[in-house]
Amino acid sequence: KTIRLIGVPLDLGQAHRGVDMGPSAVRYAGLAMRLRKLGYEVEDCGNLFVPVREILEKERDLHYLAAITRVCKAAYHAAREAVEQGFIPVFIGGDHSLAMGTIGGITHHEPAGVIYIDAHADFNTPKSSPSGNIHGMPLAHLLGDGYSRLVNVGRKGAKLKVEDLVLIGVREIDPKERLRLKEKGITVFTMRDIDERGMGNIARQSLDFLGHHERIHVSLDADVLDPIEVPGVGTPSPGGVSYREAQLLMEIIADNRRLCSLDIVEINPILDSRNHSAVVVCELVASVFGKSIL
Ligand code: DIR
Ligand code: MN
Ligand code: MN
Ligand code: MN
Repeated sequence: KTIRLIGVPLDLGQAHRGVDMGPSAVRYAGLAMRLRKLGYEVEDCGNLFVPVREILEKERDLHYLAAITRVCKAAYHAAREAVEQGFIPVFIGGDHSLAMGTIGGITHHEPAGVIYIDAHADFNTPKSSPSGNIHGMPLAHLLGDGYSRLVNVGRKGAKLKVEDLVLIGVREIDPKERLRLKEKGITVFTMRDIDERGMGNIARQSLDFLGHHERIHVSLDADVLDPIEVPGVGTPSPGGVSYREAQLLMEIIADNRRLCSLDIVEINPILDSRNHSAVVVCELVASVFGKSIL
């Protein structure tokens, strides 16, 4: 199978400048070359169009909802097309709001399981969110709650059911967001679960939970890693997943052989030194595509 790289330089879902440089940072870190070394054919499609915020002054108080909706529609169609043409798409963000498009497109013809790896739960609605930032809301919208424009991106209604989704690495949840997670019964493996039971167990339990799916989409927010190891993210959260734990998770997902598509998001090279965070994330992507030590 051929891997298709699709850059989405979206920074409108959150407050920090620089996440729009994520696609460049990941390309400079050598992602395509690393995947080719593993034996894959890799096709880079360049970036989807994203307007810069300087021309969106009027949308600022609306949290750039209209522009984010347009970008998510483009991401939806790119994901749908990649699946139809038999590619494995890798979406390089950009902030996490792009997942409302990618996961919608991946599930256009058939449902898929989603492993969402993030320090945050991204389960806010416009009502529950203290920040109003749309990158804290993708999972709520994918399950059908929030701005109707975003819920209906690509096709009408929710794109995922509760049983299609697991979260791993969560350690920072807003008060109303926590209530929503409990109300909906979302499967969340927090840092405490990882500490107590080990990443190997959590990874295998997550894959078992999604056992009814033939295809699994992984959405990797770089801020799941401990900020000591990956400082180049807009919303760092202490006490995160170690490099080795993240590698183990990727290796177990690779062994399971159901990965159909991937988002890598929230890398901010402006907050980084020497592009270190993108390099670490590329190592993780190589592992999820089957790189092993022996
Ligand atoms: C916070 C932060 N829960 C919010 N979310 C982040 O703004 O809704 N998600 N950083 O990745
Ligand atoms: Mn996120
Ligand atoms: Mn996050
Ligand atoms: Mn935060």
